[in-house]
Amino acid sequence: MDNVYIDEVETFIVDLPVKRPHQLAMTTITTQAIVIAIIKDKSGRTGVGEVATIGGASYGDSTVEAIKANVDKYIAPHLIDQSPIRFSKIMAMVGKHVRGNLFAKAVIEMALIDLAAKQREIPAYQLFGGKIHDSLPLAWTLASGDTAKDIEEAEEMLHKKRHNIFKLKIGHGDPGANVRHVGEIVKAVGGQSRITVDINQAWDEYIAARQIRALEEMGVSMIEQPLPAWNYEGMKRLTEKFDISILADESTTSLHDTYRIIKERAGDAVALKPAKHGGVLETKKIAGIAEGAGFGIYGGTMIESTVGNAIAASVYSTISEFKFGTEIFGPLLYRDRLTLEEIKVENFEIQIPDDIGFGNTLDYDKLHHYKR
Ligand code: MUC
Ligand code: MG
Repeated sequence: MDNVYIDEVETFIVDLPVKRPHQLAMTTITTQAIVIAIIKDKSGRTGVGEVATIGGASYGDSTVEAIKANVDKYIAPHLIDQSPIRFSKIMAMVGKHVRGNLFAKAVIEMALIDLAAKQREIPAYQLFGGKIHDSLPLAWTLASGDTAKDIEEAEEMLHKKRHNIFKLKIGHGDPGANVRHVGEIVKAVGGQSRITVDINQAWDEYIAARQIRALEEMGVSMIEQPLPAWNYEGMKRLTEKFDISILADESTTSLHDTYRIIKERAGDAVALKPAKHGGVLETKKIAGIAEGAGFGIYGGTMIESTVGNAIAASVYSTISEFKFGTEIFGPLLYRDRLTLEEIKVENFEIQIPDDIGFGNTLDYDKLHHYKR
């Protein structure tokens, strides 16, 4: 193999517009801010990673500005002259010098793995166990902020055989109105689909206990992060109280936080997201402890564009069981893409690409058009 050693690391902040406003409890997305990392080896080959963030600092504490600054100053220098196939060793070394910064670590590890796989001309999933699934169930998030529009959207998705799992973003405004909104959607499309809700930390324990009862009676199948991320005890009490599954999302970030949630049973399912865990290797470890404890696993998203979505698809294809399917629909919400490749969905499932690396060919004109 010609020169495999790392020569250069570049990062870009990109603002990509979405097709329609996407309303969450804490923010409404009109453009998504993402970070793209490109690692080049001495022969000119490139590996590419992506992490996406939601609503500046309103969703989580990693902002694109901080991710880029911390990669450029504190992480990138450790990569120069290293061989990307030793991504495990490189990330262990980065971990010794850089605390936290899970999104920054994730985007770099993704680009390292992509480059290592491209150097060997193999799909990236071969480097972490190989593919179990050729396709995975794919949820869509109904979050237009308007009940009638959400129903219309769900009907269209069912008709096109794109999605038959719908996650409803609630938690914005009055909790009673939130639950009535869910009730109308369940009435319209609940017979042909599975409905889940994501509260994104917006309720307190008292409101949650009242509203979850109503949601459970309607036939909703999963409640995502009803309480603030810090409230492990409240999540544990809700899990004990209800039969319906309580999914921990914002509260499961690092391996250590997730271990605590699993040990204390502060939920009974976890949402995986390579960005929030600090990369592919950490995501696989978290899936392992969840599996060992009998927790349900959900293939989550930060609403990545085609780059990060293909990376999540590749990782998830190597994890044995997704009790709740996946929601790696990001590219379908964007108006445009940064790669030549598109997401492929058939018969309600995302198809896992078998191309070299993570299967992303960057469109540099688009990258330069959308970069900040
Ligand atoms: C979240 O909290 O799950 C995932 C899908 C979606 O619509 O929002 C994200 C974030
Ligand atoms: Mg969530």
